[in-house]
Amino acid sequence: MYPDSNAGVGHCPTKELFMTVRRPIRAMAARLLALLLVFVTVTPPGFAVINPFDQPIDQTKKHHAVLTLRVTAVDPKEKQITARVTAVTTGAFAPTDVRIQVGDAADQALFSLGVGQILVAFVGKKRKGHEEELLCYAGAGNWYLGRMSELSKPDQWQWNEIGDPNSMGGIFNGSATRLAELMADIAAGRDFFPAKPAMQFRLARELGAFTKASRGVALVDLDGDGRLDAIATSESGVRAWLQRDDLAFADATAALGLAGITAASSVAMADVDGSGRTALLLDGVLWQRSATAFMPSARLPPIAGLLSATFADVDSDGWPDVLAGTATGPRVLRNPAKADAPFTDATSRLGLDRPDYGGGQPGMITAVQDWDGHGGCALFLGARRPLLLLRGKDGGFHPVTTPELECAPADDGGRTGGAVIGPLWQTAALSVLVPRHGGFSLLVPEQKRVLDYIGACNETSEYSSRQLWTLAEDLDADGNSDIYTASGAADVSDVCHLNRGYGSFMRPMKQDDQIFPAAGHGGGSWGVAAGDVNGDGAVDLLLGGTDGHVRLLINESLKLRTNLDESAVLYLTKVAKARLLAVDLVGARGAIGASLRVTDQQGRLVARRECGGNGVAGSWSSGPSCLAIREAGAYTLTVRWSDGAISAKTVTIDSDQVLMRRITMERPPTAR
Ligand SMILES: [Ca+2]
Ligand SMILES: [Ca+2]
Ligand SMILES: [Ca+2]
Ligand SMILES: [Ca+2]
Repeated sequence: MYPDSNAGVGHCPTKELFMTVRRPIRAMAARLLALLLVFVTVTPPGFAVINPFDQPIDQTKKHHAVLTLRVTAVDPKEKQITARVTAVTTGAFAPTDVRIQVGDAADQALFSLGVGQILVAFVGKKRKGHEEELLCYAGAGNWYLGRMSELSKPDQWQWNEIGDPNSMGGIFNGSATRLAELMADIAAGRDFFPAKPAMQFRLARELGAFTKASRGVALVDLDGDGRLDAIATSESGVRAWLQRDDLAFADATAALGLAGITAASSVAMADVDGSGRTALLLDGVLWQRSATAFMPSARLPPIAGLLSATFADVDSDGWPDVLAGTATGPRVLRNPAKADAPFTDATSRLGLDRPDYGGGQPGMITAVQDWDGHGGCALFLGARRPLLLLRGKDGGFHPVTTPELECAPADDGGRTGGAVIGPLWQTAALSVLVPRHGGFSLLVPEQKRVLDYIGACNETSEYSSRQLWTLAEDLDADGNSDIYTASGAADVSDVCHLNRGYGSFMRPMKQDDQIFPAAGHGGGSWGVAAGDVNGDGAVDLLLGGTDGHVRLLINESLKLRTNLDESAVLYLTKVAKARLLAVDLVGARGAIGASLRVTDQQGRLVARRECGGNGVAGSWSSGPSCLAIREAGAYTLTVRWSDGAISAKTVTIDSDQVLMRRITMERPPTAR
């Protein structure tokens, strides 16, 4: 499915055909035949590898004017399209409407474009002798090459040729509406659309090695000294390390009471009752903190057939519940919100035991607290037939219609489908990245539907196999949430996608295969945790390898933006001005599942982060949320706690302030 800008409706020629107003039967038949020919002859979407030397900003510089238009009429008989100019984002352009004569080689436009479709047009090449030429993006990966019939009639256009989807897709291949946003941002000087990665991870420490494959890992503050510590699970036991000075880590497994565990695959950590003492969840067993060590607690009933368990506030009361994927479907063990009281099975009450609602279906499961902007909790179950489930007014979860996906296990039974829900396609709305054994899916809500846009986000279409689960974090500290996918398979590389904004993603290792060290990333991880281990405002990674090694990767991306000379590329110069906010949430209640938003004075959302959303395969990320703000100005930082309580604070970013600032957010006094 391609994003298309026709009133937010996905590109669907068949639907447009049926929506067409009554035509004579013969014309309809001719149109149907032509449409079938389009299906047969149009090249399938290419890989749209990003071309760093030809980007929307380069095309802007090469043309006299850049316009956004909206199609007002399509006349296949006369081979004409008319469009209204809705914005002139660069240069000058007097006409308010244009008429496009469509040549035979471009007549696909007559059948694939509908009224309301957004176009972005680069008009009048600056190159001598080419002043009449123009280039139009019409969504759905379609670029049209054409010209003005003569310079004295700038409103009379011709489209003569369809641009090659591979080479032109390297400029952009997503939604025309998103490209129009980029053009408006270029006009306002706030554009940020990097075509080259500016990210670097270095192997800082190997914390230890198990004799068997590692499973879930965690970055958590075990001793409450403010520094993140590490836990790793494996098929041959659990180990914990406390961070000391200078990134040195000391094994504290025995001291913390965890030495007797012979195997575990998932870990999470939370203060489940507001006592100030954290509890560990290891494979669905709750370990509560005594004076020094952790002790197994009988508060949590055993979970049969466990695949993976994590903490999530599934019932939105502010207290983290246990959310588990099992061999017989999802399970939710509700936190009683009373110290020492038992967790109770709420699976049935939440509707999750019904066969068509996930009951009986094995798969990893993840949760997000504010899917719809009104506190609507969503779950994604990565079963063979995956399910996106939203909590309804009746308190139960109900499946939402999504494109048909399959998350079949690999031939050897290796799982996949560990999805992440985050601000991936847009900052203002959440979407779901689903890894699969052959590629990915990106589920994006569009009005009342959910569509899969994975083929229209540039390098998300690149080949990948055997990917198990995904984490969303801003790995290059540029303000956009990126994707790190663990392969979960020995000798199959993990995959990183950098989010460029505007619905486009880049595979950084294609341009520079030294960005991640080969050890860990290249050998395949099972466990991945993110957190700012060294407190510089850039998120670091802990990888639990399928080779049993547990590796700490320090993020050195910030070093790439110091001492820039004049030859530095535009967007690196821009991100070098970004300032970092490390936001700590105070208190236990509502922190897991909290949603952080930063809005500018015009109300534009410039950053969003979901707390505790990266636990789907049994790893756990914590520490402050690290937010990069690229433009100086006054902002509002809002926290929506998982039970709906709201805190807000004004934050001013000065371009000459220190690079990183730590901010604490407390719950409003009335909601404590
Ligand atoms: Ca610590
Ligand atoms: Ca709860
Ligand atoms: Ca990023
Ligand atoms: Ca860091």
